[in-house]
Amino acid sequence: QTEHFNWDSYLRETESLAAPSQCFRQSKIPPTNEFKIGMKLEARDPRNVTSVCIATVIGITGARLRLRLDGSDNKNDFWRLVDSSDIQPIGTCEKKGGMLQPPLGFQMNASSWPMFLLRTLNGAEMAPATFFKKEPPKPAPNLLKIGMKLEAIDKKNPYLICPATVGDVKGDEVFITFDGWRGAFDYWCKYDSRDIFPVGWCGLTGDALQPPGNNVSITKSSAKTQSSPSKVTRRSMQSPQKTVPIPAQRGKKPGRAKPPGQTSV
Ligand code: MLZ
Repeated sequence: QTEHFNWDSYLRETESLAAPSQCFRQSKIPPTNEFKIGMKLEARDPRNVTSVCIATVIGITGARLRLRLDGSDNKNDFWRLVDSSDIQPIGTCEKKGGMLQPPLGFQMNASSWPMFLLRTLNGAEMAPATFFKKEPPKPAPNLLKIGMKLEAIDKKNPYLICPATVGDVKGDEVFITFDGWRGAFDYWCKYDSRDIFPVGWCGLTGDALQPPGNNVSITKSSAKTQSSPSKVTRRSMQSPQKTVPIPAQRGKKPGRAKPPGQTSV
């Protein structure tokens, strides 16, 4: 369980190193999240990135916002950091000479968009400009190396941030492997992706870091009594692709267990 996952012990037991924070396009001190549920803002439509739409904050998690595009359904929520360049205060689009667009899958007739927009913004609580933080610069060059540990967003379940390992590096691309999940959630991304974080990020933001898939729970005390994990254990922790996840509390089939109350994407 989340509270029992301890990076220090885990790094020791897996004899691995955390990727240094300079590797990431994240601020050293996570930005403060001042947003409140219900506030509206402008956001790039993740499914149609040329469109800027109206979004409502429907959840707050660490330095991220759970967003839903106004006029869209509740099946396409997405998460953005408060210092993401994908979000901006209401009015920004117009100031730049742009037009707010209906989201992909706008639930009403397209002709009703102008009126819908007017009604949506009328009396809405708009997130103040000071809540939006400046996106950190790209670190150059790619300093991530195979084997380094990090925290990464599970793109199939983007509300989750999980312990991960750099599985491969090819130029600016890094292969993110999720510890204990046999490759099902792994992905390639740019080293400057906003979806990857240094070890300790969740601890700083108050986000719940998911435990590794096989639920190896190594607490300080067990680390003391057991100076070195068995070959098998260590191997399983180092090679997530080879492990059989035992998501005990999450039940059901290995690798497909659903946390209660959440749907997998
Ligand atoms: N609902 C998902 C959660 C798995 C999360 C894995 N993260 C790397 C499942 O059990 O399939």
